[in-house]
Amino acid sequence: MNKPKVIVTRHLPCEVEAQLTQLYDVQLNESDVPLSADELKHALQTADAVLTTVTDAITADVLSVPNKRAKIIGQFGVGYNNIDIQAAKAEGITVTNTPHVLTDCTADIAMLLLLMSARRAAEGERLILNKQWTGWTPTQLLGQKVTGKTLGLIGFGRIAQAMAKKAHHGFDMNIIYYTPTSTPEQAVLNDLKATRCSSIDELLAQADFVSLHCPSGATTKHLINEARLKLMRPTAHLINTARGDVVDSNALIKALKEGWIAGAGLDVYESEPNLNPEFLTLNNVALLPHLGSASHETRTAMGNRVLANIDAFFAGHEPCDRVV
Ligand code: 8YV
Repeated sequence: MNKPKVIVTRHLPCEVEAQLTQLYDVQLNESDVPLSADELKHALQTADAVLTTVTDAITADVLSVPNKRAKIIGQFGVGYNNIDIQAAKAEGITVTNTPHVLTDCTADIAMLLLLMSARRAAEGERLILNKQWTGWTPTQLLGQKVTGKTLGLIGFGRIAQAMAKKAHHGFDMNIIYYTPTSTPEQAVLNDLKATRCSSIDELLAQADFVSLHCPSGATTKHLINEARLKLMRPTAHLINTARGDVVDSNALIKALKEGWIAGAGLDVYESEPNLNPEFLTLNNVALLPHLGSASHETRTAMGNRVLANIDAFFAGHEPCDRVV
């Protein structure tokens, strides 16, 4: 029997590519240049499976290309806001993602940004890099103590809970959270001594650090807007490792400039990689280039999870991470 044809849109960790090559008739992307819309359409017409990432815009237009051969899109990532899920469903294409394996690494990056923002780490490093550090002074770059402060989590899924665990057990932080959807396990809540807020606004008013962990979508676009930034404490910090469009970046820039909040730590942006250039002019923001899951172990595990999903699909089984 012929091996299924698999097109991979980006360069993946070597172990994953080696495994794919062994199991499938695979087309890799060694140059790692993202595919255009036409190339994505062609991939859907010529492969049985297309392996995508956050940088591939799998729109309704792309999905509606005639004479499709692809039956499954294996997304490398837990978020899948780059794929029009309703359109995929209408076209009868299965979509899978890679939850669980990136939970800890993404929570680590959220914690890193929280610490960087609180302790003005990015600003301090810029001082050294710009050769402007003239020596220690008792009042230089005073930031905020993290230990014992209140962390407010918007969204309380796997990554938020992992961050809460690190913050509570490692930094003695008080945990408050808001979620409109899930009902967290009582054992988790007891372990974290976590308190539920009845609204986002209530959480914003109480938190010293606000960390975003909700998916991107119509209901969360610009969830953090001017009005909500004004509800935060002037000493508070906003951390975003979710998706850029959850925050109105113009409003955030205004808030950082005018001191409505003390700082922000960002890993994700609206229109990546073209972040609003005004962010580069601000001192009170720590900026990372979408590193949430970027560790060798995690990216390999994500690749293996995509493989497990497409292997199951081609073996006629239910893939473990089916989205639609
Ligand atoms: C991924 C992420 O690496 O999994 C996600 O949703 O945000 C990242 O950590 C990236 O999206 C790859 O698709």
